[in-house]
Amino acid sequence: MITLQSAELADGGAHIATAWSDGRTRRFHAIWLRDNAQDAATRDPGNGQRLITLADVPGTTAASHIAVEGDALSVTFAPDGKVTRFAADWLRDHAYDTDMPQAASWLGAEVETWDAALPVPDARFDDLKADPVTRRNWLTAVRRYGFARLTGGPVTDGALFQVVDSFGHVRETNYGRHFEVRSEVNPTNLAYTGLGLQAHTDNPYRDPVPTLQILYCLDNSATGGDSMVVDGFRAAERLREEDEAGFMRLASHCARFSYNGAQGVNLTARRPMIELAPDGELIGIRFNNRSAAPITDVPFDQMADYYRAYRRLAEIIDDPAMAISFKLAPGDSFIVDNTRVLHARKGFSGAGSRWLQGCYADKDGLLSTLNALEAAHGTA
Ligand code: NM2
Ligand code: OGA
Ligand code: ZN
Repeated sequence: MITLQSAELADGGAHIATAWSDGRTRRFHAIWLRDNAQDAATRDPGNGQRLITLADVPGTTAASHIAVEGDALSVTFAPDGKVTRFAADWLRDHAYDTDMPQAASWLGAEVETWDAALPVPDARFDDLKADPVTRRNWLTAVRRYGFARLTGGPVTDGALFQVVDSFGHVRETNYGRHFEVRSEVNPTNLAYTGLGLQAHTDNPYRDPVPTLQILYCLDNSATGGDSMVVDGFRAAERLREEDEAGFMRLASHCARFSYNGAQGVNLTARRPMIELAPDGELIGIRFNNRSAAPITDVPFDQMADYYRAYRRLAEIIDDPAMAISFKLAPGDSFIVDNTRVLHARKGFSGAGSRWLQGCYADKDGLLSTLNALEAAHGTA
């Protein structure tokens, strides 16, 4: 347990330097503390939302007096004389006077990249529904690995909605609330054929993309039709290790994606294949050979190098050492983080048939449910 030991005013009260039992100093700016006051005049005690605007915080805000009182820090602000208290735990959890990540394409501690050697994160359908701890563990795997499988579910039309209901809400699109993935006569999408599909993220032509996809198997008696998943973050990491300049080329230029396979639909998006946050965090992969539109946002003299990097990324994605393969049985399903993990299928044909139902959902809702489960049951 790291405890708050002392605090002193610094820089004329512009910031406060706090000293802790782990020997570290954590500094906080007075304006930051004032904006983040936890009292009932600043935050609604019921819903936790901030009641004030920044216009309510004087631009000249400074700390005029401070005192460590038990496990809290009391702060008096100038010029308005407001007094408020901050719990030491809260200060420790929200400290920003830390070493910020430096590495390009860094990932948060809750994310782990993988290749073909990862055992499939699995749960039983009934356990997911009935047991909150199973649900927490399964959702933790989705957060950590970007995918997870469910086995032994009912072989019934619409069962995929029960998966979504366990953590969030469907994202409806032009493909419907859900879509039937099976071979059709006049397919509006190559997914609705027996063709193999290269590993891809879905709907890169949409902005924002659906951040989760669920594919639920109702029939898989055809020959072939095996599923594969590939960690797009690991693929991006491999590209960066081999060729930093190539990686940066894909991250710093927009690609284009489009879909107009059905009457009245013409979706387009302009986004990079590798997406980094402003501080370099690796936050998204978009990769889909079927929907890649002509790339027109790379300068002429960089296009050859761009294509070299794009081609190499595709080779890494196609490398069997990257892919986890499994054949879904009726009642099995899997979820992918569509901003990270690519999915593929082998072509299918033969005497039997193949029928999956798919739908989209969003990761913010899944992570919200996981946070709430962790608050109730602890972390996995
Ligand atoms: N379906 C299955 O993103 C894509 O176009 C992949 C999507 C048609 C909803 C297929
Ligand atoms: C899809 C898709 C894979 C499959 O519908 O988006 O990629 O296994 N389907 O049919
Ligand atoms: Zn797909």
